[in-house]
Amino acid sequence: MGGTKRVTKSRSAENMGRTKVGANREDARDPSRGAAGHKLVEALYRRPHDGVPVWFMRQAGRYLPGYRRVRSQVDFLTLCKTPELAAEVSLEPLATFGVDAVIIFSDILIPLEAMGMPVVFTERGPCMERPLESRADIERLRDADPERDTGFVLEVIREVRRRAAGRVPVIGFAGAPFTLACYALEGSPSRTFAAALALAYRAPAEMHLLLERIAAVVARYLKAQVAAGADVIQLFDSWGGLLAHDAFREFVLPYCSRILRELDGSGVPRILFIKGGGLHLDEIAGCGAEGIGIDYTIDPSRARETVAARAALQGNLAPEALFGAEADLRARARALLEVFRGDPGYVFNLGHGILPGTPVEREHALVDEVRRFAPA
Ligand code: 1CP
Repeated sequence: MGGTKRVTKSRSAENMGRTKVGANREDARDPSRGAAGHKLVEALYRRPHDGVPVWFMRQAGRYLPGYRRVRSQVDFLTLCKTPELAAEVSLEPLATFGVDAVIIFSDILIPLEAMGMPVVFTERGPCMERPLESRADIERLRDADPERDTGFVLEVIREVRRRAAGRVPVIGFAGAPFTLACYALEGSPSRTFAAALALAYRAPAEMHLLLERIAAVVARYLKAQVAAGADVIQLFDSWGGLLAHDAFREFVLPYCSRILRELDGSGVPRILFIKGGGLHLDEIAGCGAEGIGIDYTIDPSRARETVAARAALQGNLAPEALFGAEADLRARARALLEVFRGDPGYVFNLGHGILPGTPVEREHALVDEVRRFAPA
């Protein structure tokens, strides 16, 4: 990767002052080790470390009072495009719960906008102003340049990294091609994404063209995030699991794999989260990610058996469990932690994004339970 040298240099300077967990000073100063020593990074590489890392998908969202305060003053896209504000909301979960990673505040649909598909964020969720309707629409998409078209995301990473000051790693992310294609074709939030599924059968070559165009943009976008300082990246395929088993192999896996492989040698661990991917874990484990996010539908011990030592696992408490009684929530967390006792390759997380309306005190309890189980 072209920019690797420069990135490594600036990282080594920043690494000097970083607080490391379970790593000796030499490791902490070795630029080739990137964010080594942080629990999340160690777990993703399946290296021994103290404690169990914990963070939550969508941890910087509507259930947090600070986020709601900021959102009452600016609309969603303005928030994404104002690095000061985006950094502030990204860091709220670190300040509030002491999680082990900060995921930058942004949205998976930002690169679609950069490709020439304006997005409007409504109460119901994101809507495209002009959903794709023809091959010509797909051909007209722009090959977005990360710096020129999404420089504000890179700025958010730099700002979050500056403010996190090495306390925890910074997670960059992108949506996977099939999930982004779902929004681009459907136009508005859907539970079925019938338009996307239909295109896969009606005009598979068009679907492949669209996925290729998106994959090229997403790969460049993630490389730029790493160059800007992301310590970990996660690829979200929220709707990949909607496809039939054979279509999943044709339209989901190869594109996730291509993007992840393009990040080979970038020096940061990669997490692949495919919602509904439980039945395909064996193949997902071959996609090139250090970590696999598992959703709440799969029994975690079965996931561990299937993936074995090929990748770390991240997940998978049901997000709705946070609405239950605190004692029940703690018991569920302990049961999940027991499954992975002694396993260096485990990251505690939910099986999907945290839900709006989640009681903040339940998230406190959850982090506390993880810490009690595995003190750092
Ligand atoms: O911690 C964080 O909140 C980090 C930022 C983040 C991330 C990682 C946001 C902010 N969105 C995402 C990813 C994302 N966005 C996904 C993948 C994860 C998942 O499967 O949940 C998806 C599918 C989206 C698309 C999207 N954006 C939706 C879902 C719509 C649907 O089809 O169900 C919604 C509601 C949004 C808007 C959005 N993005 C993020 C927030 C906090 C919000 C709510 C906006 C608001 O009203 O303030």
